[in-house]
Amino acid sequence: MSVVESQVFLGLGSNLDNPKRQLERAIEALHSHPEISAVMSSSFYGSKPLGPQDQPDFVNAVLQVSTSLSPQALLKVTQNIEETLGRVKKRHWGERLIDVDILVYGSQVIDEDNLQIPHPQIPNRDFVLLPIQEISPNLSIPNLPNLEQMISALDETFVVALDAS
Ligand code: PH2
Ligand code: MG
Ligand code: MG
Repeated sequence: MSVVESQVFLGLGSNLDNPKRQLERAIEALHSHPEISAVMSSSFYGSKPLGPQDQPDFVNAVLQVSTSLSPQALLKVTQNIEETLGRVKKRHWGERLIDVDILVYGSQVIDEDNLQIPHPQIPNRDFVLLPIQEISPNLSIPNLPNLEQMISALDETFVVALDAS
């Protein structure tokens, strides 16, 4: 029997307690889920905090996965991973041990109280747009301009790819 799999882009971010290690742990946890297979990970990017500036720089990455989970089921999995890894959320747009956001779920558009897809902040976030462009430069995101247009519309970018290690 064939199972329909959707192509999903997840945004990962951390700025506490060895952020690279936190991203690696989240990627491992996603990998080990029976209904999620990792397709591709972007480089890790160092980025200036969006929001309060009195917090450490972030490490961000985008992970492309293939999954048979529904959007809501995938949301539960990502929230579980955040909790298991020890999510620390101190304030809005503040420091995080690990944040896993569903950015894009195939061609679906979802507007539910607890889940908006595509993620409404995609167009404003260099630390999401540049990693997506790295792994899927031709990705077309429902209801949004193409990646190149969104990237050139940013005022400035504050992200740098980090060395793999
Ligand atoms: N996440 C936030 C707030 N600000 N800034 C960057 N650069 N990267 C993030 O992932 C981020 C942020 C809260 O989720
Ligand atoms: Mg989040
Ligand atoms: Mg977030």
